[in-house]
Amino acid sequence: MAEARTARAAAESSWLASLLDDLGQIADRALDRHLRLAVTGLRRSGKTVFTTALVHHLLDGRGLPFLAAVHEGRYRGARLLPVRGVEAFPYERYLTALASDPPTWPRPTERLFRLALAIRFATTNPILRPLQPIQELVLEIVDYPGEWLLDLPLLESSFESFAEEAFALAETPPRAAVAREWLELARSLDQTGPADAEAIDALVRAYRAYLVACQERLQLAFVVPGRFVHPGELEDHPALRFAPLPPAPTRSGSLRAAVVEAFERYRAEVVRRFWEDHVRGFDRQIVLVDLLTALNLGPAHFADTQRALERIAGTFRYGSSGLLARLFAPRIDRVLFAASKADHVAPSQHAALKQLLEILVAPAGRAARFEGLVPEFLAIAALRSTDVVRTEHDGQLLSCVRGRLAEDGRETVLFPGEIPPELPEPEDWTSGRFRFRAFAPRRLRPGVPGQHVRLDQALEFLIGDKLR
Ligand SMILES: Nc1nc2c(ncn2[C@@H]2O[C@H](COP(=O)(O)OP(=O)(O)O)[C@@H](O)[C@H]2O)c(=O)[nH]1
Ligand SMILES: [Mg+2]
Repeated sequence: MAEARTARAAAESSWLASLLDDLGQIADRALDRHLRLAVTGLRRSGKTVFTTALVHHLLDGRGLPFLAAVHEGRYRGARLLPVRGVEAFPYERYLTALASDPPTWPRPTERLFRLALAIRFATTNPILRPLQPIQELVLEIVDYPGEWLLDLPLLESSFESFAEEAFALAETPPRAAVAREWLELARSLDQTGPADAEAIDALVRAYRAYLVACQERLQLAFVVPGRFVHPGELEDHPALRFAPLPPAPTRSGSLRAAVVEAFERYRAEVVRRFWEDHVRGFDRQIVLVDLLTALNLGPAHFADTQRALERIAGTFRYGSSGLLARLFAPRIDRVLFAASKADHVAPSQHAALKQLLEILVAPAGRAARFEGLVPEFLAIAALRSTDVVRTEHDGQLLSCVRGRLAEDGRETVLFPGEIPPELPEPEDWTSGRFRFRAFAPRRLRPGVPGQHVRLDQALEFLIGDKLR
């Protein structure tokens, strides 16, 4: 009895605490003292390293000369805040990996993480300055898989159009090579027969195996639906019991009807919920893109990355029009597309890297601009792991990079080659021109300048105006 009462009191007080917390957040947001920054990108694009390095530098308060608040001597420091409700970004764990001797890259994850920081700065606002010269910004960072964004257009598509796109992709190389088993099963299935659970299981298993092969064996970027390869807590969720089927009428009680129903649940309970619970609340967004790996993998993969990127960029069109906006009115007002791992090439290549990214995002980027959202582009490295070395070769001065190779830790000086500033031409692909190598991390340490490339410029664009 007493125990129950204590438990209830505890529950009530935690409910009250979380209500007060929410109210506090609403007040902070109204006063512009709360900013939600979303960090996304396809797998291995560098989200974890970016978030860890960003937080490290904000806590350290040094090594960010391009952040105006730091440059102007107004930056006072930051501290981590506890995170409730969703999984907290394991900052300490990732920092330990990157700060150890020898350092290691963090292990991959395919989940959504949240982290919050309170940042103190001296304001330049003439009204606030005499009253409260030191202001605080609560910066919330959400790190989530870009693959989830690829799902958003499903909100506006039917099962038929989803299936049509899936079959068209699966029938063309390079996917066709791993699609056979699933395609045969999907085409031989009696869709009009009763909704046999075992038959649906087999279909979904084959479809998921196909998607896993696309992502892991073929290393493709455009893998939808976004939750099928790494479902995380959605493993065994009934909403994931669907797969594309060839066109047929949908009779109630049939296998097809059950599959279509699961598709509708996926749209409502997974995609739409992700939008409502997260995307809708984002203020700013950074999209990390690993163009170097895309170039290394060849033309089919490069085109696939472009397709994924276009779709991701397209989701920001929902900024002020379209179905999603009418439903939920998101408020992202700044988007930064950043080519990550720029330290894999010499600084003389950074302009081309940035330009290539701009060309890739251009069609969707133009649309975003049209909606009043100004996309920005940068070539960055969250953790610079190389130096530049100039060498002479046949009378030509070459910019090389020096670092430890990721595969064997060997210290190497190499000429990483050139980034095409335009979309590669057919002959670029046959000349074996793109062989960018991955490097082992350099130790992340406090107070050391030059540990990143343009991380501070990225920050200035994303949060600088809130630190004035
Ligand atoms: N050289 C270099 N490599 C990086 C950098 N950021 C990420 N990487 C590499 O990219 C891999 C994936 O990064 P991660 O942050 O885990 O990607 P995520 O899957 O998007 O979270 C890392 O293991 C590193 O090998 C960087 O700033 N410089
Ligand atoms: Mg990650």
